[in-house]
Amino acid sequence: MLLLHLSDVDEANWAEKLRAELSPYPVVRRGDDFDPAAVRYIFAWKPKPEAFDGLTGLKAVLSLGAGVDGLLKHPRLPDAPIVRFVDADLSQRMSDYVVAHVTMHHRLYSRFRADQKARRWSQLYPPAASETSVGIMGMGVLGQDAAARLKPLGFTLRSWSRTPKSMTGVEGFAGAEAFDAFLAGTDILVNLLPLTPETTGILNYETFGKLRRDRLDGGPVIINAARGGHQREADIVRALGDGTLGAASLDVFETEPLPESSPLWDIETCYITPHIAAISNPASGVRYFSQIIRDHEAGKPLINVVDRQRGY
Ligand code: NDP
Ligand code: OXD
Repeated sequence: MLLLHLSDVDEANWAEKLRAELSPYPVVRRGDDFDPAAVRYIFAWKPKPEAFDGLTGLKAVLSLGAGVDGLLKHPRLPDAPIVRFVDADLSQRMSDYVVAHVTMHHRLYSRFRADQKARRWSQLYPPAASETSVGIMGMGVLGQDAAARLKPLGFTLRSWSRTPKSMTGVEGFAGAEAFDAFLAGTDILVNLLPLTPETTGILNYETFGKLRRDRLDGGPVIINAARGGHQREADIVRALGDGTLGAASLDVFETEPLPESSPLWDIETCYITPHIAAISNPASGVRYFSQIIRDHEAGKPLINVVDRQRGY
């Protein structure tokens, strides 16, 4: 039996599609009449405190999200393997966001928008893409896809990961000891890291001060599409104010929804989107999770299992 426990998404829609795909395998939702001990899989997003109560026969927790930081913090998370969402459609959507914001900042959008507002004709030529360095933090599923889609646009690419990664046309940096060298050659910093104790607060004033300063008019740029816990918002406000950063694109926030009182709303060089960089799409998600259940029921090992020790 599969139990859905999805908050803040259209659970009924997912349930209908999963039932159609998995039939006759039983799919239930909270509020249905079922024996919790008969549940073998729970499909979860932002689970409530009681989400796992009574699920004594679980074989796996299936995470609607690619990021599992919220799940791992659940106080009563059972000891079953966690399978996270890995999906070409999700990667494409995230890369769409990354490419849009990288190209916008590369072409000095903030500068020309301000000029237009002031009716100012001031010619300034952006650097070529090849003269502009995009540094991707996190070279996993999403980071690699973003790099692959930025490459044909001609950007100089570098990446930073925990362990060394090699991708043609991308200069790889790995580990805490290589972080400063990675930042020193980066004009546009893209964050696609998972949120773990090591990466919490990594987008801070000190980090911003280490980025390359002489390439993009206005200063270096950050793009955070991973988690709000990665960023120190007071530091972003300060850095955008004093020119340490030229602009910031933020899809995620320390508190979501971003409170109305946040000063970020009023900063013209801050580009806010409400955690919409990439959605887990039911069409491909239902196929992915149904296949996982079918395969596992047929005795095959689970795929894309989270390493709880590493936290991602
Ligand atoms: P992956 O697990 O595939 O990749 C994570 C990458 O981060 C790996 O390259 C890993 O290194 C690296 N990493 C982890 N810890 C460190 C560290 N301490 N120092 C340096 N590098 C580190 O994750 P995904 O690419 O699938 O997803 C990334 C994140 O994107 C998710 O965790 C989620 O938070 C966020 N996300 C946001 C969405 C949105 O709509 N805003 C949508 C989907 C995801 P290594 O390769 O060596 O293991
Ligand atoms: C995810 C997300 O982690 O949507 O998939 O944030």
